[in-house]
Amino acid sequence: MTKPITLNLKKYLSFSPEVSKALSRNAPVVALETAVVTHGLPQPQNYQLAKDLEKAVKSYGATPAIIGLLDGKIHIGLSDPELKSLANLSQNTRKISRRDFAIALSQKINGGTTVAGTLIAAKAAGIKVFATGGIGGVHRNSHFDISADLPELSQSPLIVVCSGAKSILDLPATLEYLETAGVPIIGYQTTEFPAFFSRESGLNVDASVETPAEVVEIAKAHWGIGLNSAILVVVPPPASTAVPHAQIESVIENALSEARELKISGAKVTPFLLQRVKELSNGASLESNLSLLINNASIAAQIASELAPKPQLQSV
Ligand code: PSU
Ligand code: MN
Repeated sequence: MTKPITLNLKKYLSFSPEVSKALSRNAPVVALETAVVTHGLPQPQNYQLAKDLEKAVKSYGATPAIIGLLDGKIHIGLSDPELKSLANLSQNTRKISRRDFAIALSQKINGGTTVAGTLIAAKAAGIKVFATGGIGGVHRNSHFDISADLPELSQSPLIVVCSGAKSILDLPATLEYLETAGVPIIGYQTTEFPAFFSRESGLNVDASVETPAEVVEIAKAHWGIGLNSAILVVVPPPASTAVPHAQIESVIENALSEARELKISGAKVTPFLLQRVKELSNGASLESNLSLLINNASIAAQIASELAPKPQLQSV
């Protein structure tokens, strides 16, 4: 396991006025990633999704902080024109994980942050809650292809709300890694680890909770005893758009063998597979992906509100 190093990102951080105000008041803030905007979804759904995520977070009284790299800065909260420029897929944006920060910041390359990249930036910004669709993990074809999301989760004290790990992955191997890394997996109103587009995986969670307050209690105990990892809160995708695991598995297998034939590797694997699964499922996976992202952001906002210190009543 990598030894935690305190990163020195302060001089690169650029806060939006809304996020800056919320953080200075200790008000609830939810970090949102942008690799999903730049590499996970087609245009124009990617921009619309980011707007919908912001709306969902605000509707539960929290401030959204979309994180992305623009002009050599790590933006914590994006203005509308900034978001539009990241969502413009004809521009050359990079997928930003841990190893990409130095390159992108020094060469002023714009980029969408993955779960790993967003954890790094959110931690530096002092944000404690983060919502995403599905984390990366151990790939099926090559057990050497392990997403940088996993080691980052082991050293980032944030509550990460997601629908498990992407079903294109080897889920049992991903859970084994998270166990080694000491990341507690909390099922939100479920006892089963969700498989991204699917509600079922046949795999268990470490604990199941019903409310945001229970999540916060576990997180406070974890960090309170000095443990430093993320808490992974896994939420099943909404039933109305979820795709049954048995139905999507053959589509995933086909996409995986295409990736093998085309020798797709590195950071391109996950975007390729998501795109092919979308096409081969006639858009069913995309519909599920969008609705689970919004649902996860809503739950993250409720958790952030529970975690934030309660405003003190002014004495007169
Ligand atoms: N959630 C989604 N769509 C995505 C992702 C998450 O609904 O595209 C992104 C996340 O940013 C995650 C990345 O970190 O996919 C994983 O990429 P890789 O397997 O190359 O680490
Ligand atoms: Mn990889």
